[in-house]
Amino acid sequence: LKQPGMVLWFTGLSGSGKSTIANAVEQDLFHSGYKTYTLDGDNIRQGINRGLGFTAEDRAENLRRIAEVAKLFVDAGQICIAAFVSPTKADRKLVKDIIGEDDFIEIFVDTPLEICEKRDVKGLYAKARKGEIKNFTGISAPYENPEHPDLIIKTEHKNVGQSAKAVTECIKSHLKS
Ligand code: GGZ
Repeated sequence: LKQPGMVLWFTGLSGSGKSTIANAVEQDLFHSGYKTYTLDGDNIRQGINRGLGFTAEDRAENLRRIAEVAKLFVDAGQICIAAFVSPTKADRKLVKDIIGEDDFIEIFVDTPLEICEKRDVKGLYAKARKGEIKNFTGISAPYENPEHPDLIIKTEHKNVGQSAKAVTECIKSHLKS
């Protein structure tokens, strides 16, 4: 069984759909026989990165450590799926430099702020607007769109299955190249 080590890195606003699409991609890859592991806020920020908050410095350290962990998965020949806001170009460059560009696929989940805020699945945008959460991405902290991602997913125009399919097609073309 040949295992290609690589990282699928999802970036986008809170509530953009990163984790939902990442989970669907993981299912598809599993059914195609690949070994994958998904890193997201739930398993990282409560464990290895417990104690880091959302200042620019803490986010940079959060993402640096995640990139180092993701690189270990690449070394182990696995597909590591990472879903983090990763809001700045500098953060994402650091991540890419750690992982190495040959093993790094950047996927921009491009859901406009208005839609993320309208969905507000976790009620975080409402809290951020009231000032109850500081440094909230899109409200009181920046999000810089990636300039040259490997894939852009506009979730307004696609369902989850279509989005996941676009990702798996992107991976397959990466494997061929
Ligand atoms: C952004 C925040 C914040 C602030 C808590 N800003 O929708 P979610 O809840 O599940 O995803 C968001 C998650 C972002 O963590 P990341 O590790 O992905 O961020 S970064 O890459 O910038 O380090 C959101 C929740 O944590 N959350 N406070 N202030 N998102």
